[in-house]
Amino acid sequence: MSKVALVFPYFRTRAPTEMLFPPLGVATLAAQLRRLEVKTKVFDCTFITLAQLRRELDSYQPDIVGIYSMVSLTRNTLAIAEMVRTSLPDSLLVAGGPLPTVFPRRYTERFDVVFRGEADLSFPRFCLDFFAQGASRATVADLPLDTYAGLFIADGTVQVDNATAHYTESELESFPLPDRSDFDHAAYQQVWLQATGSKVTSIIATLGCPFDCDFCSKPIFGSALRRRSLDAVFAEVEQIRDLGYDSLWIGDDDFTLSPSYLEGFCRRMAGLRMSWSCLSRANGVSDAMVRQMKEAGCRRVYLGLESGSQATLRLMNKQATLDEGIRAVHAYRRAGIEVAAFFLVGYPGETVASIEETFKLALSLPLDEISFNVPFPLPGSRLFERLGGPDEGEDWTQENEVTFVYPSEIDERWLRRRIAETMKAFAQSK
Ligand code: B12
Ligand code: SF4
Repeated sequence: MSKVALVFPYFRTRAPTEMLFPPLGVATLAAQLRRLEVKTKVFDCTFITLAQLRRELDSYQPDIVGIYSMVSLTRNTLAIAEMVRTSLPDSLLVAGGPLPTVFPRRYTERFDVVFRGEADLSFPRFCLDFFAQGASRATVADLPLDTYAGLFIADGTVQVDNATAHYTESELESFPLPDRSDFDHAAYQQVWLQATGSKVTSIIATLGCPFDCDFCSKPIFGSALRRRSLDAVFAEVEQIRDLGYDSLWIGDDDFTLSPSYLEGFCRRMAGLRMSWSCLSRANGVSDAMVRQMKEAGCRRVYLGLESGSQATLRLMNKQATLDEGIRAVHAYRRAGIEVAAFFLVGYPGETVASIEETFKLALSLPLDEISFNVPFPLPGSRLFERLGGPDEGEDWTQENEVTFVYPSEIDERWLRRRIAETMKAFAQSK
């Protein structure tokens, strides 16, 4: 029988900043494949080793191995692809996820096929057609290649670069819920219980963000905001509760963007006695909305305040003012919701004086958590287009370090010292 293996190539590191969630991309594809009656298994590497993955794949003998990848998982992805090529030479290797979407050509060196963007319908149909045709790598060219959204192939003889899909709200409505059945939920819950006392997992309710921040990359969902129906979202919340979780980490780019949707969500969430957290933007935050969020169990919001300087916010094209940021923090705190704020320091074009304004702002607000990062040109962002990024084959290993990956006029040693001093002052103020 023809089989698909879907691999999430993250191996637990136990770094203090590590957050672990069952990956929704492969769970989503598994649900679509199973709906088509394609035998599918998810291999989540979070709690296993590379050697274990090899053994499990060898015993499963898949015809297609699909691997998720993103900016911090390049090395793992390529190492697994190489391993599969050696141990399962006849299987078709497929890459998907944020980084293959931005750099498909890079992945074609190791993979037969790349899917860019939202692959919910195109990849499962491709698998079905591939199997119907005998599951042979040699005959991929005979498939109707121009009909699969987001397909990218560049193997010398076959060249395909299809437009990506952004599924409409009514298409999303017809999708099955992500299939979380292959994950080690006991292990995930244990990690969260130890760290926070709650069993937290992620969910996505809305897709896309219409803003255009200079440093941001939205490789999969793009700019068009689409909202899943609340019926589907709450069917998924039920599934999550049945698995034993009691808290949600809502991964939407900006969950507070649509007040009417948020209101409906809060109304239905209120009776469930589950806590949740989400990302929010500074603008559009009202006291009434925030009160509803609190009553519905919202424990914490994550706000990208980014800077204490209006001029720097303009450089970032943040489309939110300093005053809006300050008002939003106070509104959330008044309602009893914790606020974690992200700041970017050393933005290209900003000065030591404006960086100091950011440190001052961070210490002046009633925040529960703060973090400072230097800008990283994420592939797919305008910042990346202007400045370029690290070496193509390299991972983003500096993700939580204060290291400029492009020439900057700001002295890194000074910046590290000022961040450390600000973090210390913040900790002492608690
Ligand atoms: C949840 C999340 C996390 C969670 C990860 C949990 C987990 N296990 O998945 C946490 C909080 C830990 C996290 C951390 C980080 N993240 Co993150 N994260 C997200 C977020 C908000 C949602 C991902 C999600 O659940 N999507 C829902 C599913 C359904 O979509 P999907 O995974 O994209 O899958 C679809 C397609 O990609 C495709 N697909 C997926 N897999 C496969 C496989 C195959 C074979 C195929 C064909 C297709 C395919 O089909 C799916 C259905 O359409 C995205 C933002 C976003 N909107 O995408 C950022 C995002 C993925 N993260 C990003 C980054 C940069 C990071 C960090 C490096 C940030 C940091 N400074 O630490 C770390 C890295 C940690 C790590 N694990 O290595 C970037 C990646 C950028 C890039 N170009 O690669 C994103 C896009 C956010 C952004 N705009 O910056 N993240
Ligand atoms: S940083 Fe947030 S608000 Fe800005 S474009 Fe990205 S997702 Fe949207």
